[in-house]
Amino acid sequence: MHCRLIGIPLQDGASRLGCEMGPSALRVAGIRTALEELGHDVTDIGNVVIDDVSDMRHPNPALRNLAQIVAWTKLLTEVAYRESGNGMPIFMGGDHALSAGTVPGVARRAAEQGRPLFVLWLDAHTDFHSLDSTTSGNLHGLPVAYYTGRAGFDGYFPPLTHKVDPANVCMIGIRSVDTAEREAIRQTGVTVHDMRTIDEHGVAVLLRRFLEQVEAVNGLLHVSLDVDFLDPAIAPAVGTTVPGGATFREAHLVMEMLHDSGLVSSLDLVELNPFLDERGRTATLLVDLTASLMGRTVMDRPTRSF
Ligand code: NNH
Ligand code: MN
Ligand code: MN
Ligand code: MN
Repeated sequence: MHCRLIGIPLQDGASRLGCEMGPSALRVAGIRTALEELGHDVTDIGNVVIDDVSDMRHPNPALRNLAQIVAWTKLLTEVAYRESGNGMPIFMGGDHALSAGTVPGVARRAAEQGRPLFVLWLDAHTDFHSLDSTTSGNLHGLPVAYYTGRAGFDGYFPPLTHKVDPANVCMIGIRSVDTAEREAIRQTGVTVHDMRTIDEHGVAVLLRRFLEQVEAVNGLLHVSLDVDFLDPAIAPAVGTTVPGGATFREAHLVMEMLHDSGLVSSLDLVELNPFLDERGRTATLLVDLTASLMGRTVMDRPTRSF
């Protein structure tokens, strides 16, 4: 496979500074070599950055860096559309606000290929706020609401040409949902597997069900991996840790099954804050998880696991 590494030094959507260093940490942790060792050919296009922005006003006084995130969204929609035509894009964040651009960009590409886009959202959070409902004002808490076409973004964010059907979004790892998000997401068709559901059924059962859905309609699958999907004990380098996250093996199993499915066409690696890391262990874990997604196995397997 041809992998396209795209650095996105975006931190304006998060409450704490540091995600800007995420792409560098992933490079230092050896993401390129890990992919090459699996036989992939890799192009690192470097980092993309926005130009200066002018002010933007909104009635919600809590919003932080709205004009910046709008500019990133426009830029990344274009970059994601372009790069998804050149191979498999791996978007190295950067905070999760970047998915407001990457997902609509790859959705446009999927639509042109006549294939529905699905999104697997691996996160502690649902990121389903609107510009009006967020009280933290951190715009990394909004991307899913935007790319599924929730109302309230008009006049601020770029008009969506290719929204993702909420029924095609599956969330796994959820354990922190704000009140305003809970109501809104219940009214959509988004599948939300919280940590309790994982405890009760096991992550493999839930993921297999989703992958069968994608395969049944010849869909493309975008995977968005927020570091806080993982338990903070194994992945401390994130500004919004929530206890009770995915274990090391649960996370690898998800990636291994995704590889076996052959359905993944793009990937976000987001919310890595190297300033909060311990000797690079979170960055290294993200690289190892990416390697599992791209075909690294302990032993060859006679049959696929999904
Ligand atoms: N829901 C919270 C907010 O909107 C937390 C969002 N933080 C994240 N999302 N890390 O993945 O502020
Ligand atoms: Mn997130
Ligand atoms: Mn999160
Ligand atoms: Mn679903």
